[in-house]
Amino acid sequence: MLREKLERLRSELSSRISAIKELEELEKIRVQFLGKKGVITMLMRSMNELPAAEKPLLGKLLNEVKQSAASEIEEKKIELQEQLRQRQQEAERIDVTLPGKVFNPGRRHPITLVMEEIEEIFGCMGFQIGEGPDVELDYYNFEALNMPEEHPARDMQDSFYIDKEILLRTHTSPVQIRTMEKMAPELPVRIIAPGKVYRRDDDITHSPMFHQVEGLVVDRGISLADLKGTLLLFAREMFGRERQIRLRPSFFPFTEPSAEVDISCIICNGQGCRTCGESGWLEILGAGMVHPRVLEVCGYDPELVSGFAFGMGVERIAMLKYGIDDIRLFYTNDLRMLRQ
Ligand code: 2NM
Repeated sequence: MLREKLERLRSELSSRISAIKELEELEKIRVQFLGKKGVITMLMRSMNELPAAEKPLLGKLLNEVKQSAASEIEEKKIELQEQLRQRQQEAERIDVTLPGKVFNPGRRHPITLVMEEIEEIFGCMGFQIGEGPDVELDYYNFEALNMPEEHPARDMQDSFYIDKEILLRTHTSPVQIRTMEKMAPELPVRIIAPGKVYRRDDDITHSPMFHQVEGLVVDRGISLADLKGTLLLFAREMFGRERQIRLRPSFFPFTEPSAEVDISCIICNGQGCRTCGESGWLEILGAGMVHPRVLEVCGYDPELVSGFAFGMGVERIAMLKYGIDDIRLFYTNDLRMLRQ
């Protein structure tokens, strides 16, 4: 009777254990059969009540049932733990064959690069960098620069006015005026003013916003020779050791005398080609000796000091340097162009 019961118990237990899929379930079964109040434990306790003749045999059998249950549970436990470990590893596995994340670093804009290169060259010659507002007073943009009311640049057609007295600066000269005004009568003044400027122009060589670098030196005894020497050095640093420069007479209200400055063509080296219109020369900047009236309104005595100034368009320099023929390529943000 009891013997049959034990055999049934053994096979029932065995099939239940093998059907288990979760560790928690297995633990429940273990407690149910082998725990302190488990079925097998209770049976062992009740052995005492059996007749002495049956004790050894049934005791042995019960022990076997207990042993086999314990080892089956232990085996199942190891099997389920291994399954769990494999499932976790599968979930965390790094697939080394997946394509990597694309790292896409930015870079400086060609205009910024050229502007920094110009700053570096003049920096080596002892120039400081000056800055000022893009939205400027009419006084600093025109009046102090010896540009009277009737000057054509002051026309609404040519400049962006915010108000009657306030406009977007049309050049960076107001920075020079503000610097001299602050420094006077201290000497020397030796600054460059890089930055954005705004004019009502828009075609393949003109943009309503573009960049300029202007330079200014004021000291006792500054002459046109200082201007020429400085600009020759700049041309050679920027465009190559073999460059020559040429000054042609010109006019600016804020300089006297004034000049357009050409460099020998960077394509044909002065022989004449399409880029330089067969002349051998490329115009790269405007310059001159600071007008005495400009020095005076800024607080310097034109009898004691003199100065030279120059200004260049950064886009024009960048177009020549990189062989770009349309200024709008700088502003349309086509990465194929910017990457080059
Ligand atoms: C140019 C050409 C010639 C210039 C003059 C001044 C100032 F403030 F000193 F009067 N700043 N920049 C100047 C002179 C700018 O650009 C084509």
